[in-house]
Amino acid sequence: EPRVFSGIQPTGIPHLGNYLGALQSWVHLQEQYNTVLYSIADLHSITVPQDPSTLRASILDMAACLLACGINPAKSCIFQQSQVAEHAELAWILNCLTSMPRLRHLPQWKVKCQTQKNEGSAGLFTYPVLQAADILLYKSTHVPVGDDQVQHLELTQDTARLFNRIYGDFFPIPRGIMGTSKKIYSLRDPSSKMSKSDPQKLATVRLTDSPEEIVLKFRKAVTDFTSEVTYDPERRPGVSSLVAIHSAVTGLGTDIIVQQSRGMDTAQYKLTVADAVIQKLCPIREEMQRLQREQGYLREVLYQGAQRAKEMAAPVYDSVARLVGFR
Ligand code: AQP
Repeated sequence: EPRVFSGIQPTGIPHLGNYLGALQSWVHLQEQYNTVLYSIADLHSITVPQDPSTLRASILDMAACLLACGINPAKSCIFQQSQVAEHAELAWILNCLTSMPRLRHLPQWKVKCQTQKNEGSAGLFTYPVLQAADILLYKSTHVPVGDDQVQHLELTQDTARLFNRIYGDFFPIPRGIMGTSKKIYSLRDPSSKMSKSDPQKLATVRLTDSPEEIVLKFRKAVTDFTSEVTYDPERRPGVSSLVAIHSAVTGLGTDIIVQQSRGMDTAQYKLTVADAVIQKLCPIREEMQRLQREQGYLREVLYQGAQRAKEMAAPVYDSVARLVGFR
């Protein structure tokens, strides 16, 4: 039976990239598959320093956000990763199967350890192994992945194969559900992806931004000195990234978007894109604000989610522990 697994870190309010690249497709997946798990990956989030009270609030905010985006707890299991201890337990076993050189070349490590003041924690280094544990703990068969995650999924597949070779055929090899993700770039720097933890306030459009904030961020979006609207990511990354956002929120192809924008200069076009984004995010923002006041309900959703996740995880981990020789 197919099982879908994905996760998001509670490192702040999700942004347009998280929504268009992941959350939007998560909503569709819960209609297509019977067993769908979405983890609020708090264990992953502490691979870089987090303030405890901010983290605590971000976990509930993320729960609110997932629900506001349309994830239905009756169809999808939404849970907090650290509430299911087997994630860390399986990760340990998989860590012992993974070689250091295999991890050294993975993108997240290369990018994030450069931005850390220290040289990056051991947790950050083995983050992809925890990701493999997340997926394999449920014997997941399908994982929606963005372009930025392909190498991590390959590690998960390799780890599953390695485990199977050593201990006997046990894990299904999970497949990526590709093409579900569109990479969205920072509004201040079209060469880097939009990111929750980007310190530049104007770079990231959050799902809770007011219409005024959204307009401001698009007005200040970095483009070039050509005023025409074209889609040419290589030579004109700034304006092309706006076209890509516009296309993703409207569902129209980039060629149609460009055609419709003939005669507009980039300054006018920025406002058009801002408007389309506001249309898309407004209902989510309102629902999110309503849910943020329902903390008891959010906690209950997470509690129920963790119970269901544990029911699925426990027998898998138990078998792994037997195969490894712990039992
Ligand atoms: N810019 C993006 N464009 C498209 N998809 C994106 N995702 C993230 N940024 C973009 C997708 O969102 C999902 C959840 O991401 P995550 O929270 O696990 O961590 P991340 O990829 O590291 O996201 P951020 O926003 O950059 O968080 P921080 O700043 O905390 O590192 C993933 O499916 C990801 O592909």
